[in-house]
Amino acid sequence: HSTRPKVLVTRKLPTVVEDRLRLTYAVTLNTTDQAMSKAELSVAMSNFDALVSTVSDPLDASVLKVGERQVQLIANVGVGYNNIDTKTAGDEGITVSNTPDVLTDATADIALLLILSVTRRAYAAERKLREGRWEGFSLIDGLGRSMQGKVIGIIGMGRIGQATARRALFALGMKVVFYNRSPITKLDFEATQVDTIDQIMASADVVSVHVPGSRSSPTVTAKHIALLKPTAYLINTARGDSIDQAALVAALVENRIAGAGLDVYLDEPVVPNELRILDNVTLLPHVGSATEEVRTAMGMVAADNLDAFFSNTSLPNRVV
Ligand code: 8YV
Repeated sequence: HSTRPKVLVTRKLPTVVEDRLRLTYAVTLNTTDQAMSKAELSVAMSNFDALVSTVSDPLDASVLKVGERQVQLIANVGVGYNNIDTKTAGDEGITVSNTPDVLTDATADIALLLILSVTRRAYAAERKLREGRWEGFSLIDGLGRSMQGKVIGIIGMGRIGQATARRALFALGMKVVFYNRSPITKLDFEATQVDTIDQIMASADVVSVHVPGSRSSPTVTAKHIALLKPTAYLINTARGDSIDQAALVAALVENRIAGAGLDVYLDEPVVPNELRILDNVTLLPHVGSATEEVRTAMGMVAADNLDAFFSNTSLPNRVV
């Protein structure tokens, strides 16, 4: 290229990634690191050759369909790409890539953290200590539940589901059952596939969700949530709309389940107040992939996809 492709990076990335991008592209950075509006993104569609976007960018049809579009590639930083209307992108001939694999372990680590945190009541215990309400050792206060020999139900046995299952099995000694929309025959650890989400809900002590989101039809419905045992915990590190959030909140408020560990929400960064006041939930602000190593790796994967696109070679992580 005699003129370097113009790339808009919608959110700040680790400096090494920004530096790498600047070597090859005419890069515009969003130095405020505030989420960009649809209006700003629409303008960008006509002014840049590519976007390095992320979950906070609502790239819906109204944004993607601009009169004189210049953007050819959207390299989304994240394995999930529910922020992009991929159908419209496809129709418009816009290429989309994501950043799988590099965040699998980090996200499964957060699932494990949430499982331990809620089953051992870490939040309530730490709060008690910090607020000066700890009155000394007790043999009966604040008891959690042991997970050894209990059942973890994984919904969505993809990369992150499998990595979470391994942790539950090998670190916690749990038994693994899972639901996956297609059969999975090759696993190098012990796990039982069942045919329906209902079976998972009714039998698991911990249910961990690892399926993409869908605002119109969450995979884990209110009916599913109603099947959970009163002693069960629900863990979600996928997307807020992978589950029926309102139904989960109701189940928690009405004490129909034991607790929940959440890293994702329906309308981030809004977290329902009903959740925020509960002691038996651990609430994290979408930090599944939030390590220096992994965020750097994710940025580098997005850059790899840009490089492939602009050198006309096949994209390592094409989604559309
Ligand atoms: C990202 C994620 O940090 O990869 C995903 O899908 O949810 C997180 O790893 C975030 O969504 C940025 O895209």
